[in-house]
Amino acid sequence: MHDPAISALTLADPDVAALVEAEAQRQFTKIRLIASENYVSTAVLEASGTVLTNKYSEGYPGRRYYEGQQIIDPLETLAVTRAKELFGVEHANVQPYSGSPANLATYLAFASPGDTIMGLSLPMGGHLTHGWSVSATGKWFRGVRYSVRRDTGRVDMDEVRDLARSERPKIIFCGGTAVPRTIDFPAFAEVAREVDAVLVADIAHIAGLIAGGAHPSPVGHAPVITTTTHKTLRGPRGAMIMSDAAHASALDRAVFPGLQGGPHNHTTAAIAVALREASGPAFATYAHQVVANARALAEALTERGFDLVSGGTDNHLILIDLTGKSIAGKPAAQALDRAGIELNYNAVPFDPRKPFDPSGVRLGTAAITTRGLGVEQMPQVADWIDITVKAAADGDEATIARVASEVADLTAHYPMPGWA
Ligand code: DSN
Repeated sequence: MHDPAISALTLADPDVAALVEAEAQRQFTKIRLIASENYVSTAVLEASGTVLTNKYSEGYPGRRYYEGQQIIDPLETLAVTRAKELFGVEHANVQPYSGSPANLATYLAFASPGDTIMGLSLPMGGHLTHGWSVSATGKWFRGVRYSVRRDTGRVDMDEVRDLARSERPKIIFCGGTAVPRTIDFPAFAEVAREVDAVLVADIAHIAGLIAGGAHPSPVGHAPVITTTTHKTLRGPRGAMIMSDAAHASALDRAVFPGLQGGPHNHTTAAIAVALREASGPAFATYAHQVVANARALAEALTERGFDLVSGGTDNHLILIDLTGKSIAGKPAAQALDRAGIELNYNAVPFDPRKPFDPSGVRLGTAAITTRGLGVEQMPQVADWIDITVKAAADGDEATIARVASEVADLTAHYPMPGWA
């Protein structure tokens, strides 16, 4: 059952309670490999579900528009202080509702509609909000996009430099949603300096790895850093913007009153808790284990004939190109879900297929590492992926059902915060 118990909810609204229980059980039973997901601690869960949700707090500590901020002000200050200490930044804003609003705030702060901005192309691993055409950021700004190299699958820094010199963007984004390799923050910083652009490091995927010392930090290279708080950082659904002192007030004004109303104070509390958890030695061990698991899984998948974009991973994320496997990404992801292995279909660089039916799948090890799986379980996970992908191509549902039952047998031995 869900833990903490949801007894009042069960009494008041059995329909919603039943769905919450079912989701908790689903999360317990599956091997969750969606690269942007995790399991938060029970403490983070508790902080998210508190009376703090009742309070409006437009403004910033000491400068609010509504009365009654005696508790919220020190709470938000605590979250900000913890973010600054953990990441070693001069300024932090913990109010963005999520990653997209956080990124949008950087546009409002440092560019005007019609200005040129630059980011990694979405099909190459970038994010919608880095100027992709269907996003407001690509409609209201002139998005120019860099790619990864065809031969290495890694960001093409020559192209980044050439494009920046010819297009003179106001903002350059580095980072993305399907980037399996270390982001070269110093190289991006050099380019941004040369063309006088604001470098924004979107570290949403790798924030926890950076906090735990398992990925280089952008601090000192990117003056502005955006992140969600719920991926490898293992906090609640939310976001933060961090910066040097020079960019702080423009960013604060962009978040409020530029884009948002009242901050979600229950989320602020949960972010504060997650930041405290991420500052301890156990979290550093976790972050390094996430990377070790991803490397072991990448190796085991390669041994089984899978083609990994860039040939492997430096972080938590693996991108598989299924072109050689007689099955596309979407049916493979759906079959894996039926087998109890949850991931998402994803475009691969230079994908000839359409985004809603692409050639790849994306996976990550943040959540399974929280459950306690280690490198010794990765060959088994790779085996199940291999067996299921083959079974899906052959229409062999019996084998997929057998894998689902084996997966449930394994996950039953690994506790999950939120389920007892
Ligand atoms: N949806 C997130 C991800 O899965 O990477 C990015 O916004």
